[in-house]
Amino acid sequence: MSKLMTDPSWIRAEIVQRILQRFRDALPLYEDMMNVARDINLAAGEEEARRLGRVMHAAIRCASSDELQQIRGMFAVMRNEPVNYYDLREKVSVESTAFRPVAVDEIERNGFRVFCSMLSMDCIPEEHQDFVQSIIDRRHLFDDELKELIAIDAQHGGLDQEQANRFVDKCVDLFTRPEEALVSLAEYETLREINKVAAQVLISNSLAFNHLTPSVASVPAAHAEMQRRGIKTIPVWQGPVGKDVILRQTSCLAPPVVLKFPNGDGTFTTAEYQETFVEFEERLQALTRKGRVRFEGMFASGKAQLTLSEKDDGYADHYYETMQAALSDFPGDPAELWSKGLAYFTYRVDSSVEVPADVSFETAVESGLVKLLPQQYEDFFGPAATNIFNSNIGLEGVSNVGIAKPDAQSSFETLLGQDVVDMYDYYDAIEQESKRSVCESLGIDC
Ligand code: OOG
Ligand code: NI
Repeated sequence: MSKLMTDPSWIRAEIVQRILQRFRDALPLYEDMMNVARDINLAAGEEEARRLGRVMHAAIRCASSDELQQIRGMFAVMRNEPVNYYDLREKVSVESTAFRPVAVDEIERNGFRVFCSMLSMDCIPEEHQDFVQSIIDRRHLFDDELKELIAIDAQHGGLDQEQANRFVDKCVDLFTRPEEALVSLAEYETLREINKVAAQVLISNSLAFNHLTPSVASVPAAHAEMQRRGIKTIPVWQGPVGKDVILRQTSCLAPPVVLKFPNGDGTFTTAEYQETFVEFEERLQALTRKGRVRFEGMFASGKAQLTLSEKDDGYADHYYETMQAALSDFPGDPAELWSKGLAYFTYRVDSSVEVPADVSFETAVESGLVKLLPQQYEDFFGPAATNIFNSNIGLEGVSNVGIAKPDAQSSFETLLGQDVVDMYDYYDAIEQESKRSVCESLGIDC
């Protein structure tokens, strides 16, 4: 990258700041959210608050593989790569990936990432597919200028400041909901009857962020604080109860906005539309594939043991107790997580401990000469994402059965135009590099 090129982390930071400002101006709830996040993070310490202040995520939904490929090109300008495949078709009619920086120092500079879902035609009944497709065909998200800027970046390996400014302007527009809907009110209502997710995706010609989420030091604290302020959250916060692994999240609906639905004769019908929500995330330790399989088995068995449903009195207490019990056998101690290969770490030599003769990497860890530092999880959690979709759109009871396919990920990768990064490779490479450098400094082979 030449000196004249703009730092991609500047582009990420600028987009977040500008859209967050728009959300704060339009929705007082976002002001509450940022105040709650700031208070919780400051309580965790100044340093922690600064670190957490740099991490945010958003979500977008698209409607076709053409759109998905253009989105991939746009995120490449920000150096956000598609990581992981999330098959959420059964419950929420989409398949997803997350565009995020894949270098630790990039995340450190600005960790902004975007969960990106594509509506799956597999979930639209055949008799409605032509209608849905006719609306998808009306969308034109990327204008010539944006396409040109993406091409310049690909060709030159970066954008100069003037180009980067134009790119940011274009992205901010694309990520903001236009006042004018793409469909008439009648079409919107027909879409809702066919599939509520399709109705949200296709309501406008945009990739509007439906939320912008700050990282907090404690999601249970953020959840309780929103409720204390009289704000209605989802029934229970999502993620591990009692174990500091993967990710916790909670959310609350924002009030509806007024949109103009075209009548087709140059006039409009105005109506309220609700989509935006507020969300908090708490990033915890990344698990290995083995750890994840074990953990998700316990999580699913906890869910299966629930005897109350969300609408019942006492659901929240029942949920937390049941889930905590179901996860209680999952190790919480770093040494045990490490020795069983369940979670990812980086390593640091404790220089106050004397290096014994004949030390091996394993004995160095066991003796405390090498300290275990948990690696932060940088990805998403499918079951939580599903529940957040569900409670925000009101999809309870939806089940697109019979759509499972063994090669779902590779079909998605074909539509995307590249393979997604496997998150396990990302964490594993960081762990291996850290191990190598610790062994080198101790003068041992490993
Ligand atoms: C995405 C919902 C999932 C998360 O953080 O897991 C999500 C959406 O509603 O498009 O935001
Ligand atoms: Ni989210």
